[in-house]
Amino acid sequence: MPELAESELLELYRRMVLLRVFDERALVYHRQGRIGTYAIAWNHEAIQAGATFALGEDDWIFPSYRESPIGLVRGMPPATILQWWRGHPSGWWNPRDWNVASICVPIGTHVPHAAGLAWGKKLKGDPGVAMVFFGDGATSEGAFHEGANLAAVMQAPLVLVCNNNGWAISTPLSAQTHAKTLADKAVGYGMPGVRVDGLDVLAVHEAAHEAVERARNGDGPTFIEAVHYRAAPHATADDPRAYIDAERVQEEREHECVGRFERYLREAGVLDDGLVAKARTDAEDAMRTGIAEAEAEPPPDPALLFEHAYADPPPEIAAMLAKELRHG
Ligand SMILES: Cc1ncc(C[n+]2csc(CCOP(=O)(O)OP(=O)(O)O)c2C)c(N)n1
Ligand SMILES: [Mg+2]
Repeated sequence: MPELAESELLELYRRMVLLRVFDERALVYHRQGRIGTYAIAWNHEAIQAGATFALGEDDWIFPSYRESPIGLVRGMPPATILQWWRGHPSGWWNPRDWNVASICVPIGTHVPHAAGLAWGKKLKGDPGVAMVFFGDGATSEGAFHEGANLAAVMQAPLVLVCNNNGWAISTPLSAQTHAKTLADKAVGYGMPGVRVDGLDVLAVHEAAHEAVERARNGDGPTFIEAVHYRAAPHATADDPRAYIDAERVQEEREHECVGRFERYLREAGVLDDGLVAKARTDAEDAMRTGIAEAEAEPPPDPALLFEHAYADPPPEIAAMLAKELRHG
């Protein structure tokens, strides 16, 4: 049991509920045609809230698409993240404003970015650390290896959080690695590797807390493997019935992480019906405001599509743009 005060346990719970409600509402907004394709984060809340709870405000978070709502734990408005999924420029936040890097869609390419930022902090004598989130599939990518290796060689203050949900879209973990566990990979980089239950928010938090302390004390990176089983489709564009173990999904859904933490806190006398209802209502209100704010934004300028892509736009692009602007 990590040393957390009652108020901290409640804040951790509130953050999990915020992430859960964001995910549930985002799926509905997608079905209603109000946001684009959405990567479902359902039952990843224990990993996201638990790991980031170990960070200070000056530490950096590097999310993948699976952690798209993670800025919420720093107070980022839901509208910003919804706009990102709407492909609207008001969803492109400045990473410096929140110490949250851009959501990374290419698999694993943000691991070297996070390693570089962490190394830079070390070189400057800045006590901050970086935490990077990626999936089991990302551990097969060169960028993961390069980032993990560089961080270890430089003893950079980096925490690598691997969300092992057992699947990379339809590719099972058994097709990613012959290693017994993903945490075993840490040995090859010369860093500690820890394996935790990804649905136990306190276990994730404890592992992250130890890793952050280690990083801050100059003892380099840690690899955390948070193990669970993806209990929702990969994204709104996926139909997992073609490949997933439906019974296992059912079992996993019955042990989902928000309810599990809620039961624990009720038994400990920390949480009651009133607080549960308030956490949910507050989160739902925040989402209602968020989608209203997002939809109130004027549509983006189509010229933005090309503005940062070409110094000298080829003639066909210029023609396309002129046509787009005419038909607006
Ligand atoms: C470099 C790269 N290759 C392929 C893809 C297509 N792709 C999108 S999600 C995904 C699966 C990644 O699985 P994992 O790393 O386990 O993360 P999860 O989605 O399970 O959180 C793939 C292959 C991509 N986005 N980037
Ligand atoms: Mg995965």
